[in-house]
Amino acid sequence: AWQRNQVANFANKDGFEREVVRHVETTLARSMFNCDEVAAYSATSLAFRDRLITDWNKTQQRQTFRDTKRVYYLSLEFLMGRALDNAMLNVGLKDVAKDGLNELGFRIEDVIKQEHDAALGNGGLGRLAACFLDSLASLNYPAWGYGLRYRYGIFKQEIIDGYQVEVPDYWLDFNPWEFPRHDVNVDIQFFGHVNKTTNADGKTVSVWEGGEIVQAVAYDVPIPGYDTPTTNNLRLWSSKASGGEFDFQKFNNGDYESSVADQQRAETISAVLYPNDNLERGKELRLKQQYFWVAASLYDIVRRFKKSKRAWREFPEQVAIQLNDTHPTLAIVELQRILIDVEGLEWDAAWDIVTNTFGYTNHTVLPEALEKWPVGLVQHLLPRHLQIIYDINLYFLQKIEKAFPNDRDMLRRVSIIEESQIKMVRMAFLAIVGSHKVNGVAELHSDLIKTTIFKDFVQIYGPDKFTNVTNGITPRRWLHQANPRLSELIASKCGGLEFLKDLTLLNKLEQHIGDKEFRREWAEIKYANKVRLAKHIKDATGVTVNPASLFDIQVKRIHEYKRQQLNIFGVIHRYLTLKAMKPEERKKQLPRVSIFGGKAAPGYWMAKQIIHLINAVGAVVNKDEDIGDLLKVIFLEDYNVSKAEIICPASDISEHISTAGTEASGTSNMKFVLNGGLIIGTCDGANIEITREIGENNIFLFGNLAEDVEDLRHAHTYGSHTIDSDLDKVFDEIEKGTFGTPHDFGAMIGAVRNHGDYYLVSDDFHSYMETHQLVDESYRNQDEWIAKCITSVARMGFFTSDRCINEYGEEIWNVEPLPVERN
Ligand code: 26Q
Repeated sequence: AWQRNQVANFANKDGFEREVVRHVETTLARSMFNCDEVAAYSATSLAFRDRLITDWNKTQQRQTFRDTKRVYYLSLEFLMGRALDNAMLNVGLKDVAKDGLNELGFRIEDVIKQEHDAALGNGGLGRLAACFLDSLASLNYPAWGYGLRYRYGIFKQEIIDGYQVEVPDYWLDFNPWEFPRHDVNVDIQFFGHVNKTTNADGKTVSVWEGGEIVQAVAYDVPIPGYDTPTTNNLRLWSSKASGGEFDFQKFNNGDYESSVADQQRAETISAVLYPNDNLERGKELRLKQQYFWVAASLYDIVRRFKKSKRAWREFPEQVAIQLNDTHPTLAIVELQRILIDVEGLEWDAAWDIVTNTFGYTNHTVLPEALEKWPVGLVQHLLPRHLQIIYDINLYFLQKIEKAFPNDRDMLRRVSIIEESQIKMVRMAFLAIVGSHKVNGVAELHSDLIKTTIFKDFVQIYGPDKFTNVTNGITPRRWLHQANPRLSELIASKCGGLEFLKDLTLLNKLEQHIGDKEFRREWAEIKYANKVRLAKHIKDATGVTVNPASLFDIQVKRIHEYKRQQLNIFGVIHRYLTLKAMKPEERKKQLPRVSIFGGKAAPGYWMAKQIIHLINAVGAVVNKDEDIGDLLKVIFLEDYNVSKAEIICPASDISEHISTAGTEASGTSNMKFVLNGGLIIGTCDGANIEITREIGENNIFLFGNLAEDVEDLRHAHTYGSHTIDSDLDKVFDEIEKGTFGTPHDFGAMIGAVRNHGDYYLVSDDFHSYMETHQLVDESYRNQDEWIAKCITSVARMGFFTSDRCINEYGEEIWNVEPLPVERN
């Protein structure tokens, strides 16, 4: 294998300890006598950071020297979680650190726990970006991530009296993983107006003038690959007033207050992550964030390209830019603006370059999540960009008119400008028109976008522009780090840790399913992971749960389409059934712990009601002495990446129960199965491909299919709508006040009974309960259950994000890994 540079700061335990002591005593200016766990964390991180810097510099030098095509992943969210454990694993010196810390009087797990999560994302989309960065580096792709350096990441969730309360997440106190680059800054313009003038060649040019300037400052985060020296860069932009610390003019005029206010206004741009997941809300500050980040990133990318002195037409041979959803769509307009207004290219030549550079990934079909911006707002904030958008639309519609003569409605349907009362820019359409490839994130989802929201565009461009790249997860974090014992056991059967680089090697596990001792060890590890989670539950909620119970887990953002309400209604039904049993019969039932976790967007009232109901049910059930261990209901506060690393290894069953056709992919389904848990789910998103890979005997599917949803909704609204009788009983019980003031939950019940049951909770309830019955029966046969778990893990190779990245590399980016020289 490759050898690291000999000048690296440490290679063994003694060297590591020396570095930790040095950092404690000099960098942190503390004495080893009062070195607590926080200081040990800081010093360990600094020691590993020093190591990464060498690899990082060399990687950047190598990529520049080789002058290869680079990938730029533009995402408003990177949900990274903790960095230290990952850095130790990827560098390959975790054991050294463990022994060294031990000698200094610390347990490595306790040291790792001191780190605050980097939570610059909402959920699936942000975590996907983080997994992709890990795979890009691990596979030696020359790649950069570009994002925003929010001062406040996703809020911290507290549960008070059963309700969600949001607390700011100030995470930048001490962050050894970022490097401010005050010398890398870009002035970003907003507002102002456009002047048309004639230049020396007699050509009309547009000049964007006036308005205000905000400065973007780069902060770089090293992204180490696993078992490779490749260390890529994540560049996050932070905003500040462009005059520096103060506007000296104002300051000297004695207007101290307003000069500070200007500075604060500028800093507001990167102050906070918008906490909406799958919901678009047209706030001006959000659009400012998007342009600020996109303009700074493009300036940086173009500057790097220009150093190579190549012709502009070679741009797409050097640069691939991937748009993580429509949030960075303005990048298309900004590159066109740079090429025509600044670099003086002709429209058509510029547009060719633009469309060959961009790829767009769609993550949703939910209409309320599709981004649209009022034309007036874009005009005000980015006057030149609006003109360019109109020109893009004009040329596009002219082509459509030629290709589909006399189809006026087609023009109306596909126009980038929605001609509604308040005119809107449709960002998804702009992203499609400005990209050479559009992809969905699971097969069903990619099919759905082609037949529904983007149907006309398939007609226009042909089917080849649209493709699928099914999501994946990094097995380094989601198996090896989260579940070290299982990873070790797997390694002992699969020829070592190679499977972390080639996940298809997991298939070797199937040969060992008949091995009784192996199955026993497997079950023992699952039990130990449940004990670990039970301890966390006790510490966090005070509730004692029995680790021998079936652990049933649903953790993800709270959303009506994800149907946590279906789950909690099902739990209530189970509770009522248990209560109605005679004690002898009750004793024969399988003990179960229903675990929920997830944040609701602060403005999403219904989602907050769902959290409240879960907590209200828990408060009643958990203290019911008739029930005891037979049912516990837990809501885990503040679900985040670090908690997921404890939760995912501890499930027997996890729930992925979205209304069919609504969850684009889902990725926690993959995390749970990879950790040896089975899943109950609908035929939606990646559940379908998981079923295909692991076999339908190893998954509990239920509910209506995507193709039937439309008709069912229509029938609810226009026909008679009868509610499932068991669900009706659940509603009656809630309304009796069994779980507190019934009025609180009226809206949740009303959504099903009176408002068309848009998410098909009632339609799927019976099938859901029946399938849970099946889960209980299967779980009783532990031997068979474990065999199912092992078989599933053995067949999960497809769902590594390494496979995704290779597919993007070949099909969309046309880039290849840059092999690392061995010395
Ligand atoms: C848009 C405009 C204004 C403010 C916020 C937003 C916004 C922010 C975040 C819109 C959407 C998101 C996040 C979406 C998301 O996480 N989607 C999930 O992406 C995963 C990765 O592909 C999929 O697995 C999930 O199915 C999908 O829901």
